[in-house]
Amino acid sequence: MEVAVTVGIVVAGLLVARLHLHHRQRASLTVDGYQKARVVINGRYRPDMLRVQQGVPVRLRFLRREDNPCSERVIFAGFGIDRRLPAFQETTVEFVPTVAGTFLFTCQWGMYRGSLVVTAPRGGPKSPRAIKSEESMAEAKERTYIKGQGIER
Ligand SMILES: [Cu+2]
Repeated sequence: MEVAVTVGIVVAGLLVARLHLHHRQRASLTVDGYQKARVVINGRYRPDMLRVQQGVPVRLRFLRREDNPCSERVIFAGFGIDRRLPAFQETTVEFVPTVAGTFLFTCQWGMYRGSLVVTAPRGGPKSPRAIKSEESMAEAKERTYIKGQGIER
């Protein structure tokens, strides 16, 4: 009985942890100098956290695997991008992340959310235009923690 309860609690804990798990991805560099990543849209963005480097062109392919009107547009407010994503198609969005920081990308009503983490070159300034999000707060904490140990990344 006690074992069953303990197992139940552990399983419940894992399920909660899973709900809060963000899918992160570092964009990979193409031979023609783009940072590329693919985001699948089906009830959410996956991955919902993309890491890119400042100043290097980004090519994001959004594959919208649904026709829910909610996800019809993707908006990168920090970079002035607002694009329509036809249902069940892949749409490529390209831009240069000129500013470092954490920026939200969302659907037109802000229900689907992802973070674009733009990393500055070493020692580069942080942008005040960056939109704060849970991720950016967590990142800031992590950065502070790492700096406290004297480790630069
Ligand atoms: Cu929406």
